[in-house]
Amino acid sequence: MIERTLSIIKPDAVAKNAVGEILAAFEAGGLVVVAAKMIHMTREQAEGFYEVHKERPFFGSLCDFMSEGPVLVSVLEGDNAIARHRELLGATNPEEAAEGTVRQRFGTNIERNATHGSDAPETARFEIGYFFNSLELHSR
Ligand code: 3AN
Repeated sequence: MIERTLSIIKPDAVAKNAVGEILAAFEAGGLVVVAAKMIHMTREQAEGFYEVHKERPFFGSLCDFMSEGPVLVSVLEGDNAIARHRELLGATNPEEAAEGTVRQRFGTNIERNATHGSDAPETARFEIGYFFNSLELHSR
């Protein structure tokens, strides 16, 4: 099934100048970029994005991190894009991520893990709508 998912190249990976290499991994993995932009989230915008995690102990630190510098947000399209994207990212903790995955290559620790990917169709819909309007999405 053709799906769309929201991808974020986080501030740590942008600071490492790895935007191109990470997007290349997504393209090589069969996903197509249908929207992309660089933004620098305010603390409040990061809190809104991670609303579902607001009771977790790492919420404050995660929002500080996500607003510390610019991120590259994109929408990726493809067959089973949500699962495929997460497969390419690897485990949340880079130390547990499989060899060759984006988080294994570019992540530092469980918080500074280089990338975000939607985990289900409902979250993908919310997350895409959080950053993009319909005029910014381009099926190809
Ligand atoms: P994923 O992004 O793999 O779906 P989630 O949804 O469990 O992982 O966590 C969201 C984000 O919160 C992660 N990408 C990571 O940056 C951060 N995070 C998750 N677990 C921890 C933790 N134990 N300590 C610090 N940050 C965490």
